[in-house]
Amino acid sequence: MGVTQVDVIGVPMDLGAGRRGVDMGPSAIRYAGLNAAIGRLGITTVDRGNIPVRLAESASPEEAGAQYLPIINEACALLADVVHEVVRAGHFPLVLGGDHSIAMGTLAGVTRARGRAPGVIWVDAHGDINTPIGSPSGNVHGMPVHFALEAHSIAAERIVFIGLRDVDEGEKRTIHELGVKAFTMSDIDRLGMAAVIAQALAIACDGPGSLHVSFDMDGIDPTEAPGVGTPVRGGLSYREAHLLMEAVAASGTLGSLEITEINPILDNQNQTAILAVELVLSALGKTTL
Ligand SMILES: [Mn+2]
Repeated sequence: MGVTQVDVIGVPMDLGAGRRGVDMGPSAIRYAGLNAAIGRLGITTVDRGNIPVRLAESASPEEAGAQYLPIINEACALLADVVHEVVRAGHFPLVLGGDHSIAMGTLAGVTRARGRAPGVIWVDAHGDINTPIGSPSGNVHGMPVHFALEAHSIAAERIVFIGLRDVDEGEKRTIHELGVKAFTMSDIDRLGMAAVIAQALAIACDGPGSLHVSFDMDGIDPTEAPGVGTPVRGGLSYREAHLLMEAVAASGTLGSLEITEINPILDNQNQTAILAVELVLSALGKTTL
């Protein structure tokens, strides 16, 4: 339904995270057989390789002191250009992180190509809406929603969080002040995942290609996704995560997708990357029958 060509773009970025290792996420996902699996759905895959990202070791003291933000922005600008080109060509960008700071680049590219910000379903244990001043850690991967709002590549009324269970005090205030719709894990417990998904799609979807899913693998419970930078217990179950992606596919509105925060160093036999491939397939329309 719709997607005929997926363009895969890796972003080996770990400068936004507190722990090293998520820069190897794109390799782990490719190693799990991503491109061939998409091909088996009858969809053409073109792998555009990785966006160049400088190493932490190459940063000047000033860049390191600024939490690597200048280097992160440089890579995000390159990513935005590629995503823009892919969307303009009528293809589907699948971005592989890397830490979640890369969403700034993906969203900038999608917005530029489509002429308006996409609706966003942001799957995450964390709010990722910290400001540089309010952030307890200072890590940029906790701020991409803030920066994307500032850049107008997200609209506060068309982003929905799913899976939250570890939100900083400043983030709680921001989410309430902006009126951003957020489904915490306790909301999912009370309402059920199917009802949460229906509400999320109603907020974020607005016609074909209008939806972007930014999927932080730490949204899923660490028993299923142990290989992530910042695991938090009590996350989405295996089936809840698939149900979301299946509903996204059935909506016929998905225009772009990114998978972030896989850390192969902390993983168990590449389990988290294998799960990521399964979720991508569900989002692209794989069904059991
Ligand atoms: Mn995140």
